Amino acid sequence: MSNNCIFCKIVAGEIPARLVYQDQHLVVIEDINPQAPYHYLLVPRKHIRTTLDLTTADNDLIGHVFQTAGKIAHEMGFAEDGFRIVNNCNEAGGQTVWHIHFHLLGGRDLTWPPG
Ligand code: IU
Repeated sequence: MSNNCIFCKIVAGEIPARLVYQDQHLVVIEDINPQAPYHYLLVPRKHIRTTLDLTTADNDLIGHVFQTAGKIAHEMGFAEDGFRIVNNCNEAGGQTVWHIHFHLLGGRDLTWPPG
């Protein structure tokens, strides 16, 4: 756990969030500012600051993130229509919380390119 990291506090249950799923590696919460009818954040329990801080030790974790996102999309009923998994890295990439997380967006036609 990293001091003053809001996602570490959410993972630890110290700050409330709308929990969708959790296991020993991940928590999945509803985004407080949803950009689609379904907008979840897959947050690894491990504090990793950005995508650039991943190591080979995290390879299984990232595979697990993507498989879990697909399962949630199936369970929520928007997998077949389509969805998007997004990771924003650093300021120009749109990152605002410095604990790696993956947005799962679905439930509407998503446009391309992103803003
Ligand atoms: P970003 O990729 O770092 O920009 O995404 C951060 C997301 O975390 C953003 O969509 C926020 O709405 C969301 N969020 C949240 O769901 N709960 C919080 O307490 C905070 C941010 I701070």
